[in-house]
Amino acid sequence: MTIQNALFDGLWDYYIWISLLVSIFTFTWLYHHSFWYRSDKGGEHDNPDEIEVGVFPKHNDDMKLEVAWTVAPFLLIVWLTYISWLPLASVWAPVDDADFHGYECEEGESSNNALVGEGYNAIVESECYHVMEITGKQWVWQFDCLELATELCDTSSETIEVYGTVPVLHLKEGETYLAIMTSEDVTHAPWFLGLGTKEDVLYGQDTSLWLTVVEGTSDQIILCTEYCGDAHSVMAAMLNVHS
Ligand SMILES: [Cu+2]
Repeated sequence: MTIQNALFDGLWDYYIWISLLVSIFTFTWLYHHSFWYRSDKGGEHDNPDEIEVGVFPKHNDDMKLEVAWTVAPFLLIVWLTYISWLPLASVWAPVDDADFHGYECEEGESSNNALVGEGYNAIVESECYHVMEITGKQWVWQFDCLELATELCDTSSETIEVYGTVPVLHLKEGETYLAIMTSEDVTHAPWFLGLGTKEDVLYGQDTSLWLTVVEGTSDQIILCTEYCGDAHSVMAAMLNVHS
């Protein structure tokens, strides 16, 4: 995967493997039966399955098969939901939920965040988090580091290809941030491509987004993923990560 996002890589790989297995099973079954059960009578179609228009062919019914193909995919979906639960609960953790990121850091305190667990169970845990703000408006992002030290959070701007001059958010490796977000006009949604997270920003309402800048997070673009008018496609920003 090109998105260097350890948090979802394991889950992604797991889903791809399951999709491959399901595809191989389904298409093998489909092609096998398409060829195996072809009529061997050439052009003579004398209704070998005794199908009558408007009548359900009960004589071909197989209860065991019906139950199997209903129950098996259902169990698979329950399993996939189960394994996605922890990573999703972590990404969407409410602000007052101290399970994953503790409480707001005191001055000088560090989040010391880390990726815990392996594969599809990987989540980010932090000792505490820093609060900053993101505001969206047509068609620019505004970052506000509030009271945070510049070493933890800083802003600047940069000119990049295609997008022109965009705001840059400087965050520190190993730190976890809680972005409190709002919009000054329509709905937007910052998408931190490398973190694999996004959330809507709404007019007159606050939403929040955890930015878990774990060790090894690289610089990345931030895009708007909620269509917001003419310049939506170039409503970008940069996340710059330092150690
Ligand atoms: Cu937009």
